[in-house]
Amino acid sequence: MKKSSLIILICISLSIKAISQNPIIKHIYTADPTARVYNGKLFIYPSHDVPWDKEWEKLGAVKEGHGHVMTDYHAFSTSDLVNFTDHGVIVAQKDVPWGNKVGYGMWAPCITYKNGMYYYYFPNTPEDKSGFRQIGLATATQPEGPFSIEPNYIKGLKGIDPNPFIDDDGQAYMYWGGGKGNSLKVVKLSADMKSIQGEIVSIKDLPQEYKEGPFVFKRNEVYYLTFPHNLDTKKSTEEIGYAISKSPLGPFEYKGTLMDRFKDCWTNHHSIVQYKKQWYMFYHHNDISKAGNLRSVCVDSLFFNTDGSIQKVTPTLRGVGLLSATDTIQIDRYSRIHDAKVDFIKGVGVPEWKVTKTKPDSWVQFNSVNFDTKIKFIKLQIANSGRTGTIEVWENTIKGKLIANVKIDNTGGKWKNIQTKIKHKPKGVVNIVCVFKSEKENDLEIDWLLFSKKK
Ligand code: FUB
Repeated sequence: MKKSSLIILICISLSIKAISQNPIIKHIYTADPTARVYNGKLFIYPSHDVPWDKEWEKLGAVKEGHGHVMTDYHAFSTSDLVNFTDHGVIVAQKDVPWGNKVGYGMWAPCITYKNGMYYYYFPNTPEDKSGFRQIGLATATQPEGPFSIEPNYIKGLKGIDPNPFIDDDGQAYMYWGGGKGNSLKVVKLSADMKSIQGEIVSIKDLPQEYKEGPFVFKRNEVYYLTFPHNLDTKKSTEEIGYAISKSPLGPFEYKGTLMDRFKDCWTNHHSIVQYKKQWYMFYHHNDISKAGNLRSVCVDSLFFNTDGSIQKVTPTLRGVGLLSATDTIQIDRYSRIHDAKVDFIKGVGVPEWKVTKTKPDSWVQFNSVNFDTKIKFIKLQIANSGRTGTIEVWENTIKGKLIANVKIDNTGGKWKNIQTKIKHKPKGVVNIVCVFKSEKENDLEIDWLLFSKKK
Protein backbone atom coordinates (compact mmCIF):
# COMPACT_ATOMS: atom_id res chain seq x y z
CA MET A 1 0.00 0.00 0.00
CA LYS A 2 1.28 3.49 -0.87
CA LYS A 3 2.23 5.68 2.12
CA SER A 4 -0.30 8.38 1.09
CA SER A 5 -3.16 5.82 0.98
CA LEU A 6 -2.20 4.58 4.42
CA ILE A 7 -2.29 8.13 5.82
CA ILE A 8 -5.71 8.64 4.26
CA LEU A 9 -7.02 5.41 5.83
CA ILE A 10 -5.71 6.36 9.28
CA CYS A 11 -7.42 9.75 8.98
CA ILE A 12 -10.74 8.18 8.03
CA SER A 13 -10.58 5.86 11.02
CA LEU A 14 -10.15 8.91 13.28
CA SER A 15 -13.62 10.18 12.33
CA ILE A 16 -15.33 11.80 15.29
CA LYS A 17 -18.80 13.03 16.04
CA ALA A 18 -19.83 16.44 17.31
CA ILE A 19 -23.22 17.72 18.45
CA SER A 20 -24.37 20.86 16.66
CA GLN A 21 -25.62 24.34 17.50
CA ASN A 22 -23.38 27.19 16.43
CA PRO A 23 -20.52 26.97 15.81
CA ILE A 24 -21.13 23.47 14.46
CA ILE A 25 -17.47 22.42 14.47
CA LYS A 26 -15.65 23.05 17.72
CA HIS A 27 -12.77 20.60 17.95
CA ILE A 28 -10.74 22.36 15.22
CA TYR A 29 -10.98 25.81 13.61
CA THR A 30 -12.75 25.78 10.25
CA ALA A 31 -13.71 28.52 7.77
CA ASP A 32 -15.02 29.09 4.23
CA PRO A 33 -17.54 26.20 4.23
CA THR A 34 -18.90 24.70 1.00
CA ALA A 35 -21.96 22.57 1.76
CA ARG A 36 -23.18 20.02 -0.80
CA VAL A 37 -25.69 17.18 -0.72
CA TYR A 38 -24.27 13.84 -1.86
CA ASN A 39 -25.86 10.39 -1.44
CA GLY A 40 -28.62 11.83 0.78
CA LYS A 41 -26.12 13.31 3.24
CA LEU A 42 -25.01 16.89 3.69
CA PHE A 43 -21.24 17.26 3.31
CA ILE A 44 -19.23 20.28 4.45
CA TYR A 45 -15.88 21.13 2.87
CA PRO A 46 -14.33 23.98 4.87
CA SER A 47 -10.80 25.30 5.06
CA HIS A 48 -8.82 24.70 8.26
CA ASP A 49 -7.34 27.54 10.34
CA VAL A 50 -4.39 26.74 12.58
CA PRO A 51 -2.23 28.95 14.85
CA TRP A 52 1.21 29.86 13.54
CA ASP A 53 4.05 27.71 14.84
CA LYS A 54 7.41 29.54 15.14
CA GLU A 55 9.20 26.22 14.56
CA TRP A 56 8.02 26.27 10.92
CA GLU A 57 10.26 29.29 10.29
CA LYS A 58 13.29 26.99 10.67
CA LEU A 59 11.92 25.06 7.65
CA GLY A 60 11.67 28.24 5.57
CA ALA A 61 8.03 29.12 6.25
CA VAL A 62 7.14 32.81 6.12
CA LYS A 63 3.99 34.02 7.87
CA GLU A 64 1.85 36.05 5.47
CA GLY A 65 0.75 39.53 6.59
CA HIS A 66 -3.02 38.83 6.64
CA GLY A 67 -2.54 36.22 9.39
CA HIS A 68 -4.32 33.22 7.80
CA VAL A 69 -2.42 29.97 8.39
CA MET A 70 -3.98 27.02 6.63
CA THR A 71 -2.30 23.69 6.25
CA ASP A 72 -4.86 21.09 5.08
CA TYR A 73 -8.56 20.37 4.52
CA HIS A 74 -11.03 18.14 6.38
CA ALA A 75 -14.45 16.96 5.16
CA PHE A 76 -17.50 16.60 7.39
CA SER A 77 -20.91 15.01 6.89
CA THR A 78 -24.27 14.86 8.60
CA SER A 79 -27.69 13.42 7.95
CA ASP A 80 -29.57 15.34 10.68
CA LEU A 81 -27.70 18.66 11.01
CA VAL A 82 -27.14 17.72 14.65
CA ASN A 83 -24.40 15.08 14.53
CA PHE A 84 -21.43 15.89 12.29
CA THR A 85 -18.77 13.35 11.37
CA ASP A 86 -15.24 14.55 10.75
CA HIS A 87 -13.79 12.38 7.97
CA GLY A 88 -10.28 13.64 8.72
CA VAL A 89 -7.77 15.29 6.39
CA ILE A 90 -8.67 14.89 2.71
CA VAL A 91 -5.95 17.08 1.13
CA ALA A 92 -2.79 18.43 2.82
CA GLN A 93 -0.20 20.94 1.60
CA LYS A 94 2.61 18.40 2.10
CA ASP A 95 0.99 16.15 -0.55
CA VAL A 96 0.38 18.78 -3.26
CA PRO A 97 2.97 18.07 -6.01
CA TRP A 98 3.02 21.70 -7.23
CA GLY A 99 2.67 23.34 -3.83
CA ASN A 100 5.02 25.09 -1.46
CA LYS A 101 5.30 22.53 1.36
CA VAL A 102 5.56 25.33 3.92
CA GLY A 103 3.18 27.81 2.26
CA TYR A 104 0.24 27.49 4.72
CA GLY A 105 -1.98 29.06 2.07
CA MET A 106 -4.75 26.48 1.62
CA TRP A 107 -7.61 28.97 1.42
CA ALA A 108 -11.30 28.43 0.62
CA PRO A 109 -11.93 25.16 -1.31
CA CYS A 110 -15.03 24.05 -3.22
CA ILE A 111 -16.32 20.83 -4.75
CA THR A 112 -18.65 19.59 -7.45
CA TYR A 113 -19.78 16.23 -8.80
CA LYS A 114 -19.94 15.01 -12.39
CA ASN A 115 -20.39 11.54 -13.91
CA GLY A 116 -19.31 9.49 -10.89
CA MET A 117 -16.41 11.73 -9.92
CA TYR A 118 -16.04 14.39 -7.20
CA TYR A 119 -13.92 17.38 -8.27
CA TYR A 120 -12.38 19.24 -5.34
CA TYR A 121 -10.76 22.60 -6.22
CA PHE A 122 -8.45 24.34 -3.76
CA PRO A 123 -6.13 27.37 -3.73
CA ASN A 124 -2.58 26.83 -2.54
CA THR A 125 0.77 28.62 -2.53
CA PRO A 126 2.69 27.47 -5.64
CA GLU A 127 6.24 26.22 -5.32
CA ASP A 128 7.19 27.94 -8.61
CA LYS A 129 6.29 31.40 -7.19
CA SER A 130 4.01 32.03 -10.19
CA GLY A 131 1.47 33.89 -8.07
CA PHE A 132 0.03 34.51 -4.62
CA ARG A 133 -2.16 31.42 -5.06
CA GLN A 134 -2.81 28.93 -7.84
CA ILE A 135 -5.88 26.71 -7.95
CA GLY A 136 -5.45 22.94 -7.97
CA LEU A 137 -7.73 19.93 -8.31
CA ALA A 138 -8.13 16.66 -6.43
CA THR A 139 -10.58 13.95 -7.50
CA ALA A 140 -12.34 11.10 -5.75
CA THR A 141 -15.07 8.56 -6.39
CA GLN A 142 -16.58 9.07 -2.91
CA PRO A 143 -17.48 12.44 -1.37
CA GLU A 144 -15.27 11.83 1.67
CA GLY A 145 -12.35 10.64 -0.45
CA PRO A 146 -9.70 9.34 -0.71
CA PHE A 147 -8.76 12.20 -3.04
CA SER A 148 -6.04 12.00 -5.59
CA ILE A 149 -4.27 15.32 -6.30
CA GLU A 150 -3.56 16.35 -9.91
CA PRO A 151 0.16 16.90 -10.63
CA ASN A 152 -0.26 20.53 -11.73
CA TYR A 153 -2.45 23.52 -10.93
CA ILE A 154 -5.03 24.62 -13.48
CA LYS A 155 -3.40 27.03 -15.94
CA GLY A 156 -5.18 30.41 -16.17
CA LEU A 157 -7.00 30.26 -12.85
CA LYS A 158 -4.53 32.25 -10.75
CA GLY A 159 -6.37 33.47 -7.62
CA ILE A 160 -8.42 32.35 -4.63
CA ASP A 161 -11.82 30.96 -3.65
CA PRO A 162 -12.70 28.66 -6.57
CA ASN A 163 -16.39 27.85 -6.98
CA PRO A 164 -17.31 25.31 -9.67
CA PHE A 165 -20.88 25.30 -10.90
CA ILE A 166 -22.44 22.84 -13.37
CA ASP A 167 -25.47 24.03 -15.31
CA ASP A 168 -28.42 21.80 -16.24
CA ASP A 169 -26.99 21.33 -19.76
CA GLY A 170 -23.81 19.80 -18.26
CA GLN A 171 -21.56 22.80 -18.98
CA ALA A 172 -19.28 23.51 -16.01
CA TYR A 173 -18.14 27.00 -15.02
CA MET A 174 -15.53 28.18 -12.57
CA TYR A 175 -16.05 31.37 -10.53
CA TRP A 176 -13.21 32.71 -8.42
CA GLY A 177 -11.71 35.85 -6.87
CA GLY A 178 -8.44 37.51 -6.01
CA GLY A 179 -6.00 39.44 -8.07
CA LYS A 180 -6.09 43.04 -9.20
CA GLY A 181 -9.27 45.10 -9.64
CA ASN A 182 -11.29 43.53 -6.79
CA SER A 183 -13.21 41.59 -9.38
CA LEU A 184 -14.88 38.20 -9.40
CA LYS A 185 -14.31 36.18 -12.54
CA VAL A 186 -15.98 33.33 -14.40
CA VAL A 187 -14.80 31.01 -17.15
CA LYS A 188 -16.05 27.77 -18.73
CA LEU A 189 -14.36 24.53 -17.65
CA SER A 190 -13.52 21.94 -20.25
CA ALA A 191 -15.37 18.61 -20.25
CA ASP A 192 -12.66 16.84 -18.20
CA MET A 193 -12.97 19.57 -15.52
CA LYS A 194 -9.16 19.93 -15.50
CA SER A 195 -8.64 23.01 -17.65
CA ILE A 196 -10.44 26.18 -18.66
CA GLN A 197 -11.84 27.00 -22.08
CA GLY A 198 -12.84 30.27 -23.67
CA GLU A 199 -12.55 33.77 -22.41
CA ILE A 200 -12.27 34.77 -18.74
CA VAL A 201 -15.13 37.17 -17.91
CA SER A 202 -14.69 39.81 -15.19
CA ILE A 203 -18.11 40.16 -13.55
CA LYS A 204 -19.26 43.78 -13.69
CA ASP A 205 -21.90 45.92 -11.95
CA LEU A 206 -21.23 44.56 -8.45
CA PRO A 207 -20.40 46.83 -5.48
CA GLN A 208 -17.11 48.65 -6.16
CA GLU A 209 -15.43 47.17 -3.14
CA TYR A 210 -13.14 44.27 -2.30
CA LYS A 211 -14.92 41.04 -3.27
CA GLU A 212 -14.08 37.36 -2.79
CA GLY A 213 -15.65 33.96 -2.07
CA PRO A 214 -18.16 33.72 -4.96
CA PHE A 215 -20.81 31.03 -4.55
CA VAL A 216 -23.24 30.43 -7.43
CA PHE A 217 -26.42 28.35 -7.47
CA LYS A 218 -29.44 28.12 -9.72
CA ARG A 219 -33.09 28.17 -8.60
CA ASN A 220 -36.17 28.48 -10.84
CA GLU A 221 -34.01 29.36 -13.89
CA VAL A 222 -32.31 32.22 -11.98
CA TYR A 223 -28.53 32.20 -11.39
CA TYR A 224 -27.68 33.56 -7.95
CA LEU A 225 -24.15 34.90 -7.50
CA THR A 226 -23.52 35.37 -3.79
CA PHE A 227 -20.28 36.84 -2.45
CA PRO A 228 -18.64 38.51 0.58
CA HIS A 229 -17.44 42.09 0.08
CA ASN A 230 -16.11 44.90 2.20
CA LEU A 231 -15.34 48.59 1.96
CA ASP A 232 -11.70 48.31 2.87
CA THR A 233 -9.87 45.14 3.95
CA LYS A 234 -7.99 47.10 6.65
CA LYS A 235 -10.96 48.97 8.11
CA SER A 236 -14.14 47.03 7.61
CA THR A 237 -15.54 43.54 7.96
CA GLU A 238 -17.30 41.67 5.16
CA GLU A 239 -20.99 41.50 4.45
CA ILE A 240 -22.46 38.87 2.14
CA GLY A 241 -24.35 40.21 -0.84
CA TYR A 242 -26.02 38.71 -3.89
CA ALA A 243 -26.75 39.41 -7.52
CA ILE A 244 -28.90 37.56 -10.06
CA SER A 245 -28.77 36.80 -13.75
CA LYS A 246 -30.51 34.79 -16.47
CA SER A 247 -27.13 33.47 -17.63
CA PRO A 248 -24.17 31.93 -15.74
CA LEU A 249 -21.84 34.39 -17.47
CA GLY A 250 -23.94 37.43 -16.51
CA PRO A 251 -24.63 40.28 -16.65
CA PHE A 252 -25.57 40.13 -12.97
CA GLU A 253 -27.86 42.59 -11.23
CA TYR A 254 -26.89 43.37 -7.63
CA LYS A 255 -29.85 42.75 -5.27
CA GLY A 256 -28.58 43.52 -1.75
CA THR A 257 -27.30 42.05 1.49
CA LEU A 258 -27.73 38.42 2.56
CA MET A 259 -25.86 38.63 5.85
CA ASP A 260 -24.78 41.79 7.66
CA ARG A 261 -21.19 42.51 8.66
CA PHE A 262 -19.95 41.07 11.93
CA LYS A 263 -18.36 43.65 14.22
CA ASP A 264 -15.30 41.64 15.00
CA CYS A 265 -14.43 39.02 12.36
CA TRP A 266 -13.12 40.67 9.23
CA THR A 267 -13.87 37.84 6.81
CA ASN A 268 -17.03 35.96 6.15
CA HIS A 269 -17.41 33.24 3.52
CA HIS A 270 -20.44 31.13 2.87
CA SER A 271 -22.33 28.62 0.75
CA ILE A 272 -26.02 28.04 0.23
CA VAL A 273 -27.69 24.64 -0.05
CA GLN A 274 -31.10 23.04 0.11
CA TYR A 275 -31.31 19.93 2.28
CA LYS A 276 -34.50 18.00 3.09
CA LYS A 277 -36.65 20.83 1.68
CA GLN A 278 -35.04 23.63 3.76
CA TRP A 279 -32.46 26.15 2.50
CA TYR A 280 -29.42 26.87 4.64
CA MET A 281 -26.51 29.27 4.63
CA PHE A 282 -23.20 27.97 5.95
CA TYR A 283 -20.75 30.71 6.95
CA HIS A 284 -18.01 31.37 9.48
CA HIS A 285 -17.45 33.54 12.53
CA ASN A 286 -14.85 33.77 15.29
CA ASP A 287 -17.06 32.89 18.29
CA ILE A 288 -14.49 30.60 19.86
CA SER A 289 -11.17 32.37 19.27
CA LYS A 290 -12.32 36.00 18.91
CA ALA A 291 -9.39 36.20 16.45
CA GLY A 292 -9.79 36.96 12.74
CA ASN A 293 -7.65 34.04 11.64
CA LEU A 294 -9.09 31.26 13.82
CA ARG A 295 -12.64 30.92 12.62
CA SER A 296 -15.49 28.46 13.15
CA VAL A 297 -18.19 27.25 10.76
CA CYS A 298 -21.83 28.03 11.57
CA VAL A 299 -25.16 27.40 9.84
CA ASP A 300 -28.54 29.12 9.85
CA SER A 301 -31.74 28.80 7.83
CA LEU A 302 -32.28 30.85 4.68
CA PHE A 303 -35.64 31.79 3.20
CA PHE A 304 -36.72 32.97 -0.26
CA ASN A 305 -39.54 35.43 -0.85
CA THR A 306 -42.18 34.44 -3.42
CA ASP A 307 -40.58 36.78 -6.00
CA GLY A 308 -37.26 34.86 -5.72
CA SER A 309 -35.48 37.46 -3.62
CA ILE A 310 -33.66 36.19 -0.53
CA GLN A 311 -34.37 37.30 3.03
CA LYS A 312 -31.42 38.42 5.11
CA VAL A 313 -30.01 35.55 7.17
CA THR A 314 -29.70 36.23 10.91
CA PRO A 315 -26.71 34.56 12.55
CA THR A 316 -27.86 32.72 15.69
CA LEU A 317 -26.28 30.60 18.43
CA ARG A 318 -29.12 28.05 18.28
CA GLY A 319 -28.35 27.28 14.65
CA VAL A 320 -30.44 24.59 12.99
CA GLY A 321 -31.36 20.94 13.48
CA LEU A 322 -34.05 19.40 15.58
CA LEU A 323 -32.77 18.06 18.89
CA SER A 324 -34.40 15.14 20.64
CA ALA A 325 -35.35 15.81 24.27
CA THR A 326 -32.89 13.03 25.16
CA ASP A 327 -29.97 14.80 23.42
CA THR A 328 -27.64 16.98 25.47
CA ILE A 329 -29.24 20.40 25.10
CA GLN A 330 -26.65 23.14 25.42
CA ILE A 331 -28.99 25.94 26.41
CA ASP A 332 -26.12 28.46 26.30
CA ARG A 333 -26.69 28.21 22.49
CA TYR A 334 -29.99 29.94 23.17
CA SER A 335 -32.73 31.23 20.90
CA ARG A 336 -33.60 34.05 23.31
CA ILE A 337 -32.14 35.18 26.62
CA HIS A 338 -33.25 37.61 29.32
CA ASP A 339 -31.06 39.11 32.03
CA ALA A 340 -28.26 36.52 31.90
CA LYS A 341 -24.97 36.08 30.08
CA VAL A 342 -23.05 33.32 28.35
CA ASP A 343 -19.40 32.63 29.09
CA PHE A 344 -16.81 29.92 28.38
CA ILE A 345 -16.38 27.11 30.87
CA LYS A 346 -12.69 27.21 31.68
CA GLY A 347 -10.45 24.17 31.77
CA VAL A 348 -12.31 21.95 29.27
CA GLY A 349 -10.70 20.79 26.03
CA VAL A 350 -13.30 21.41 23.32
CA PRO A 351 -14.93 24.84 23.88
CA GLU A 352 -18.04 24.74 26.02
CA TRP A 353 -20.17 27.55 27.32
CA LYS A 354 -22.49 28.08 30.28
CA VAL A 355 -25.36 30.40 31.12
CA THR A 356 -24.09 32.62 33.92
CA LYS A 357 -24.70 35.97 35.66
CA THR A 358 -28.27 34.88 36.20
CA LYS A 359 -30.51 37.08 38.31
CA PRO A 360 -33.79 36.24 40.01
CA ASP A 361 -36.21 35.59 37.08
CA SER A 362 -33.57 35.50 34.30
CA TRP A 363 -34.63 33.13 31.54
CA VAL A 364 -33.25 31.32 28.52
CA GLN A 365 -35.27 29.94 25.62
CA PHE A 366 -34.08 27.05 23.41
CA ASN A 367 -36.16 26.32 20.31
CA SER A 368 -37.10 23.11 18.51
CA VAL A 369 -36.80 20.18 20.89
CA ASN A 370 -38.57 16.98 19.87
CA PHE A 371 -40.44 15.27 22.73
CA ASP A 372 -41.69 12.31 20.68
CA THR A 373 -39.83 9.94 22.97
CA LYS A 374 -40.49 8.35 26.37
CA ILE A 375 -39.17 10.47 29.23
CA LYS A 376 -39.77 10.71 32.98
CA PHE A 377 -36.80 12.66 34.31
CA ILE A 378 -34.91 15.86 33.61
CA LYS A 379 -31.16 15.98 34.21
CA LEU A 380 -29.20 19.24 34.50
CA GLN A 381 -25.53 20.11 34.82
CA ILE A 382 -25.50 23.09 37.19
CA ALA A 383 -23.36 25.03 39.59
CA ASN A 384 -24.79 27.05 42.46
CA SER A 385 -22.80 29.25 44.78
CA GLY A 386 -25.81 30.71 46.62
CA ARG A 387 -28.00 29.29 49.35
CA THR A 388 -30.89 27.68 47.45
CA GLY A 389 -32.54 28.19 44.11
CA THR A 390 -34.90 26.71 41.59
CA ILE A 391 -34.92 26.27 37.82
CA GLU A 392 -38.38 26.17 36.30
CA VAL A 393 -38.59 24.51 32.89
CA TRP A 394 -41.61 25.60 30.82
CA GLU A 395 -43.15 24.46 27.54
CA ASN A 396 -42.97 27.26 24.94
CA THR A 397 -43.47 30.26 27.30
CA ILE A 398 -43.44 31.01 31.01
CA LYS A 399 -47.21 31.12 30.71
CA GLY A 400 -47.21 27.65 29.10
CA LYS A 401 -47.13 24.34 30.95
CA LEU A 402 -44.55 23.71 33.66
CA ILE A 403 -42.43 20.73 32.59
CA ALA A 404 -40.32 20.59 35.74
CA ASN A 405 -39.45 22.50 38.85
CA VAL A 406 -35.89 21.65 39.79
CA LYS A 407 -34.69 22.47 43.31
CA ILE A 408 -31.03 23.44 43.45
CA ASP A 409 -28.84 23.09 46.54
CA ASN A 410 -25.63 24.95 47.08
CA THR A 411 -22.95 23.05 45.13
CA GLY A 412 -20.21 25.35 46.42
CA GLY A 413 -19.97 26.70 42.89
CA LYS A 414 -18.88 23.24 41.61
CA TRP A 415 -20.49 21.53 38.60
CA LYS A 416 -22.99 18.89 39.66
CA ASN A 417 -25.32 16.62 37.75
CA ILE A 418 -28.81 16.70 39.30
CA GLN A 419 -32.10 15.13 38.29
CA THR A 420 -35.81 15.40 39.09
CA LYS A 421 -39.01 13.73 37.92
CA ILE A 422 -40.88 15.85 35.37
CA LYS A 423 -44.41 17.13 36.09
CA HIS A 424 -45.59 17.35 32.47
CA LYS A 425 -44.43 15.71 29.22
CA PRO A 426 -44.74 17.89 26.12
CA LYS A 427 -45.79 16.30 22.81
CA GLY A 428 -44.06 16.86 19.47
CA VAL A 429 -41.66 19.73 18.86
CA VAL A 430 -41.72 22.56 21.40
CA ASN A 431 -39.46 25.35 22.61
CA ILE A 432 -38.28 25.14 26.20
CA VAL A 433 -37.80 28.06 28.57
CA CYS A 434 -35.69 27.80 31.72
CA VAL A 435 -36.38 30.40 34.41
CA PHE A 436 -33.70 30.92 37.04
CA LYS A 437 -35.11 31.53 40.50
CA SER A 438 -31.94 32.35 42.37
CA GLU A 439 -31.65 34.48 45.49
CA LYS A 440 -29.04 36.81 44.11
CA GLU A 441 -27.09 37.48 40.92
CA ASN A 442 -24.73 34.73 39.75
CA ASP A 443 -26.12 32.14 42.17
CA LEU A 444 -27.09 29.68 39.46
CA GLU A 445 -25.18 28.57 36.39
CA ILE A 446 -26.21 25.91 33.89
CA ASP A 447 -24.17 24.03 31.30
CA TRP A 448 -26.71 21.65 29.74
CA LEU A 449 -29.88 19.69 30.34
CA LEU A 450 -31.50 16.58 28.94
CA PHE A 451 -34.55 14.40 29.50
CA SER A 452 -34.37 10.68 30.15
CA LYS A 453 -36.61 7.66 30.58
CA LYS A 454 -34.62 6.18 33.44
CA LYS A 455 -32.86 7.70 36.44
O1 FUB B 1 -9.76 31.70 4.50
C1 FUB B 1 -8.84 32.48 3.79
C2 FUB B 1 -9.57 33.52 3.01
O2 FUB B 1 -10.31 34.36 3.88
C3 FUB B 1 -10.61 32.96 2.07
O3 FUB B 1 -10.07 32.42 0.92
C4 FUB B 1 -11.44 34.17 1.88
O4 FUB B 1 -12.66 33.92 1.26
C5 FUB B 1 -11.57 34.64 3.31
O5 FUB B 1 -12.55 33.92 4.01
